[in-house]
Amino acid sequence: MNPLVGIVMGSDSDWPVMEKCAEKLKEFDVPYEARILSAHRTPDAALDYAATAKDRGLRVLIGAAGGAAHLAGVLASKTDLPVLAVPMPSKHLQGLDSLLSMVQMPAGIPVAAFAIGDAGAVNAALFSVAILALDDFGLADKLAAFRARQTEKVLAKTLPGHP
Ligand code: RP5
Repeated sequence: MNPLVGIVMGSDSDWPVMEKCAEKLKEFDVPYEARILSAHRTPDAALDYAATAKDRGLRVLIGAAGGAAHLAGVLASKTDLPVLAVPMPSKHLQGLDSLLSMVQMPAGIPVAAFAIGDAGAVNAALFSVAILALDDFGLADKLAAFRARQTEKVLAKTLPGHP
């Protein structure tokens, strides 16, 4: 099947985190592709990817980057697809730099910024599923079932010595 979600990351060093996003999409059988493209190191290729994404059938883009993390904003500048932004944990500022780079977009070109790291990666996948589920009843059922299972798991948990 043609990919519906494009995961784009600034470096292969982002993959250990973004693999969790890919795994969650797989769990929902959402076809995706994963690419390494950088706003700074491969600007022309990143812009071209975003500009052609919609015509290639993609419905959602996820941009993951660390440090001066302009990737998601750069993708959003060339497409009107929804762009989700996942800040990568960075060496010196633990991802706060990535988060602020992503969340402080100027009015007019939005990206939806998620939590730093693993939680953001997983939630970007779940948010993509929620977007695609708007016109896919099968996927909407899968999302509802996932959330129900998650609720059951939490409610079934007990603490040692506390019945
Ligand atoms: C960003 O710079 C990447 O998204 C990565 O998070 C960070 C460091 O990249 P590498 O130096 O590990 O390639 O562009």
